[in-house]
Amino acid sequence: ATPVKLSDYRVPDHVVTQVHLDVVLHPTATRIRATSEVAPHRQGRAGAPLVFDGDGLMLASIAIDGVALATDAYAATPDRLTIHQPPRGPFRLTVETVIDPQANTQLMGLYRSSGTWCTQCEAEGFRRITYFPDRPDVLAVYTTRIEAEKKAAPVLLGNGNLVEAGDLPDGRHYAVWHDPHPKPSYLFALVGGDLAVVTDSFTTRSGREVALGIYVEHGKEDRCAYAMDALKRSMRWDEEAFGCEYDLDVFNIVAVSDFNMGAMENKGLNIFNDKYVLALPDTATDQDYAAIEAIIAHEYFHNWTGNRITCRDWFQLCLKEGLTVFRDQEFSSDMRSRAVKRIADVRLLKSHQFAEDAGPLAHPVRPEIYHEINNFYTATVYEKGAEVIRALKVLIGETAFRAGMDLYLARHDGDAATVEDFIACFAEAGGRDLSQFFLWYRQSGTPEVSVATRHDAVAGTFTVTLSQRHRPTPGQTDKQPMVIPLAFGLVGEDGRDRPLLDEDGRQVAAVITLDEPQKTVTFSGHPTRPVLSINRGFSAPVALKTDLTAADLAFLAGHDGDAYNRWQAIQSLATEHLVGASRGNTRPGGADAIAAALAHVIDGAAADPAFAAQALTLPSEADIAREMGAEVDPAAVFAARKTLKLHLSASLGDRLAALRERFATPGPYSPDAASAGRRALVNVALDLWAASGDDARLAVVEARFAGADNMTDRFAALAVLAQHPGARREAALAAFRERYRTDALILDKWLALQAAIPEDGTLARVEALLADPAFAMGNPNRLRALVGGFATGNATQFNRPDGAGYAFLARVVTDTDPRNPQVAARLLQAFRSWRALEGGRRSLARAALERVAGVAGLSPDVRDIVDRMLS
Ligand code: BAL
Ligand code: ZN
Repeated sequence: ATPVKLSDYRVPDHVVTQVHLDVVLHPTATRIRATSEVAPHRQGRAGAPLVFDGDGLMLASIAIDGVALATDAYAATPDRLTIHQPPRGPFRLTVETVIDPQANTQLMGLYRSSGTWCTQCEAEGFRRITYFPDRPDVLAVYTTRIEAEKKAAPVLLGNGNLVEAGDLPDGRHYAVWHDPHPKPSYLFALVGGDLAVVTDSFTTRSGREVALGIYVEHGKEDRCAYAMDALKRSMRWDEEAFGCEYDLDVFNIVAVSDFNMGAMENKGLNIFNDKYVLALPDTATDQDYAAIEAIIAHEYFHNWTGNRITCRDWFQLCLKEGLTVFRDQEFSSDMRSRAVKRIADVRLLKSHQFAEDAGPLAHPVRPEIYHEINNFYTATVYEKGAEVIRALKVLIGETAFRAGMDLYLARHDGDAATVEDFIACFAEAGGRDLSQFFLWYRQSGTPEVSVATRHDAVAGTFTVTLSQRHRPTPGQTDKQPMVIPLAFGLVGEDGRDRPLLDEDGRQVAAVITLDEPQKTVTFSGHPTRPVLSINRGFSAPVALKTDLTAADLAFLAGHDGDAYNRWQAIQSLATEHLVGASRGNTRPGGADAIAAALAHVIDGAAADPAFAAQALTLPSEADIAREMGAEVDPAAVFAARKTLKLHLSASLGDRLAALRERFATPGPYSPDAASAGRRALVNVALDLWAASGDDARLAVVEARFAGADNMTDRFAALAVLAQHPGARREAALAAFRERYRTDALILDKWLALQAAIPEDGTLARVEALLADPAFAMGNPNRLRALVGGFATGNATQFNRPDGAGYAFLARVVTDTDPRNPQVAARLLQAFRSWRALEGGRRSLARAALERVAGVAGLSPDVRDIVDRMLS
């Protein structure tokens, strides 16, 4: 298929300014009449034919200004409507289509989830509902009339405000929704169903009363309180932090159980994967609560960054996604601990985005070519997109950053904008040229920064030499040096930051901006050697290589004033050891040094238990593999990590055990950050403590599982038991299943946990679970939990030396593809690091990918991924 290129962008020949949709809901034959006010675009090609997008559509009727079109005046195929000679001036086009929501297993466009009619239009789902210029730079005012049988769909929701509703003969009814804000078609939504609602209200800073509603399946009303609270906090925070006020009288959220993404920011009518709405202490972990808070905020924040200001084209996706992730990260940081949030975000960035950047799927934050846009909702566009904005803020400073944001929100309100438009606002506000900074959007791959230091005791100077390197990535071999803002400090023996003085003794800023291939900076006033703490707060998304010794890292772990770098020092210490051990080289005393650093963390845990929990969490197998870069043997990585855990379990046993008492959370469960931090600490300690596999310790874990009064502790104990084969594990898994047998969302945890067991028997267990009634192949959450959990959460078993894990995933992907290409393509991405494997596994992975590539009739989604993976 022909790729879409950024360089080919041109304005549409026709725009739609207003559209009236008349939707008559029916399970298998929903009728949509779309009446659009069409006009030629001022800069379009005069006299061009009208071409509207479609996808699998059947035209029932077509008229211009009320007059039916002659059959030779137009051509309608499932994926395109062409009117050969449309009027030269504005006109009204009416098209009728009939679609089958029940048969829509792609979950794009209008589909049914547990009997509820719902929509997902981003990126190109609206064209599965009606013929339309389905591109983000066509902004129209939508009015939607929805009609349905009242018994099947007592609730009828659309974008904007409700303007009319009423009963009709024969047990039918209707509702009319009007959204006054012009928007692109990807933000269209409607819902019809028999749903329960939880209501609340919010008064905006200028006094607008907003009716809030969260719609869920009957019986789940009691699980919405946290989401509602998060929504109200998000609305207030966006006013205070960014001056963004809500602009409709209604804000509704609908939770559905079949959803490809996490959630969707449709104007005034967010539709959510129910996983990110529903929570009770007995059903959701602390991590679930935090994710709900973040995603509710994220979708709400899109109201300004995405909806009021949208994207000109899909190449600009990071304009709304990177920025909105940045905003939701800031929100969560304000609601919780900033340092701990930063650590969690960097963990996620490194595990997902760095891995993506290092493999065959690497692409720029703002791609310039795509075959299938659905495959670009990636960690690079989202998470690296957010990091680039964070780096911009460090580079230009807080004041200029805020001024740039204010300018962007004011200047581009109502626009379909570009990344250039966005960056121009900061260049203007900060009074500086940001053309080199723009490389962050254009160059793919993780920049590598090497740091070498030299201390001259006689001169009292400390010299830091930094250099940057950019490895080739797909489609990019020649790269330019980038501008990399590195926050830093020089830590003295007493653990305090020393003054930052240049060679002339003048105070300098705590950021080194590396904007050349190499840069050397000399500091004065150091008769003794300081320890360099660089990239504090992870100010730039780079892979860092320093000359810090193990002793330096241990020192920073204990003393760095920057909490993020304290955590990073421990990670680096452990990663270095584990990479060596995975390759069969262990340095004597390496494990003891890690134990000593962790003992220090435990002893000081009271200062910030959530931080201590992060610090006690060892680098994951994926972290170690990523650091190794090539010739990875996942079994050796697992063994190295397990050996270290056993060592820590033995040497820190008493300290770890004592944490349970010291940090027990008193009183009933509360999801607040402080309580969650204490639980996280206790549970990470439990995992390390029980790693010995000692039966007496496992008995304690089993008792915690049985006695837990909340999901966080119950599931943490189950996860520990899952690591240790035997009757205790099987009994606990059975008890969990029995307790939650009617709750599919919770059984997803049970599925994922079993899929992650690092034992030879797991593939057979996963195959058996495919046939379990708790599993449903058609539901994305179930597939992601079981199959995604296996492929991305179980390095040793997915990468079995016999290739059976690869063959299994390839089979599930090709089975899923005809039903749901988006989910299939996503699952296939588990292979993204296959080239970094050792030779035997590498050829087995290649063979599995080639088998997928050889399947006839693959979707564009899977075809795109497999082709890039193999190229
Ligand atoms: N726009 C797709 C879902 C999200 O990123 O909010
Ligand atoms: Zn988003």
